[in-house]
Amino acid sequence: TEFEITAGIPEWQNTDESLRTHESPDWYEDAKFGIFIHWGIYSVPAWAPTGQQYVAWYDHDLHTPPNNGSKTWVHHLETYGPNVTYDDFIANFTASKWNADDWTDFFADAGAKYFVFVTKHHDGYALFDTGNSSHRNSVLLSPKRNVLTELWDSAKNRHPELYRGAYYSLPEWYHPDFAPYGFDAWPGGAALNAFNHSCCDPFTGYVHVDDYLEGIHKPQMSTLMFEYDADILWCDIGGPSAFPQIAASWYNHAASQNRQVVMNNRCGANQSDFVTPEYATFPAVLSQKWETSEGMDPFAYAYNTDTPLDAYKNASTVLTLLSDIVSKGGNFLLGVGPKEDGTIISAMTDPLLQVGQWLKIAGESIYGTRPWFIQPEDTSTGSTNVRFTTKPDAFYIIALSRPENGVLRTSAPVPIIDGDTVHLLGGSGIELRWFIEDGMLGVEVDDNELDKLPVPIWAFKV
Ligand code: FUL
Repeated sequence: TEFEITAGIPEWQNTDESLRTHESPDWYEDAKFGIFIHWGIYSVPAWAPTGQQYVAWYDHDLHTPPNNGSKTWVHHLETYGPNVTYDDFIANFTASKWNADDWTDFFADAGAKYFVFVTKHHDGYALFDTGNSSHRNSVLLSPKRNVLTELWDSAKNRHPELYRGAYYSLPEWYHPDFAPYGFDAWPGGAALNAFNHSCCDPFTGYVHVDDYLEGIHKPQMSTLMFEYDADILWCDIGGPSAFPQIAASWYNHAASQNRQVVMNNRCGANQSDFVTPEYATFPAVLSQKWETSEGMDPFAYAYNTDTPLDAYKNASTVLTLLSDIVSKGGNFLLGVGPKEDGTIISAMTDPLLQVGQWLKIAGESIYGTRPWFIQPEDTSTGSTNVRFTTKPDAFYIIALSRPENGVLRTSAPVPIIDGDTVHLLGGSGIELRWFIEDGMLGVEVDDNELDKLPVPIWAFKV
């Protein structure tokens, strides 16, 4: 049900019944591809055992029993010695080479239609002005800049077509005022609780609040929703949350501006607009919208110096994931982790710029499409590995493997009838001969055509 403004009457109410009718808007269904940015204090040590832990969890892993014996702790001790605490890294979060325009240009050049910026991760360090609710932020401490404002302004000025998303962690590992909620109240809380947070380091910038939801969530989330006008609220962890109290006014606020907003399933509400598998995909269309997130890194969203350069995803891996996800009704939120100075290494940017080139040529097979009613993964002998997407007036066959011997072949049911034409997006524009043989569709396409694409993924339009 699309929202319709009824003059003067607030459309949404803070009841489950009302809120449950909210769902992901068409623009979000159409956008398909977003960029996720994890950047903060953890980008200073920028380390996790690659493929095993998240870099953004550095402070947590530093304190994980048994007796601080984690790989992160060993690494920390060897690299910095016993007297350096996590918060000592704050001063080294410099953003010294950071210009928000470089980022937003890059998002657009990579072909993303939206981005989601981590405004506060579990370490409680906010990248925006948290006012009286906390002094633990980038404005007061380091790099003494309102990072979110700079990023938002750049996007608004240079790329107003990009939708803007705010990631926000509901819990903070070490906030002294969790009571009466406590870590255990959050999903995964027992694991978080593994660290006896009253034992150790002094943490910088916390302001005492009487109630965590009232004193932290409400003002901070309101800032993101009503002042920054986030299009996407990408909460993390879920559990106790002030969000349900402000959801209806957010929807009404957005509607009054003629916008439609979208939120994920980690906001601590009884309903959500999309679900969020991490480093995983669903095998088929779901009744609810879904979005896969993962980093360019094999297993981290933030920058990891432990990851060898050749382990980052290349352009065809990204496009394979994107095509696969989109063919099954999902969106793909792909993470890049900038260095503490704000630069992004070329092992992450180069492949994504190639992805952007491909999408410029063949993006009509991705953006704005809907899945076909079956989602084939045809691995039978002689088949090309294909995915399908559709539009009202077109059907797309995306080949994830190179058609062999000059013919794309698939036994999956393609809606093609006499008189239909087939051509390769980004090819020379010629009409390709097609035939049905032994129940398989064949499309003749020679190497000259296939070699025209900047990334070895091929979208055929029927
Ligand atoms: C998770 C977090 O714990 C990770 O660090 C990361 O931000 C991911 C997107 O969500 O729940």
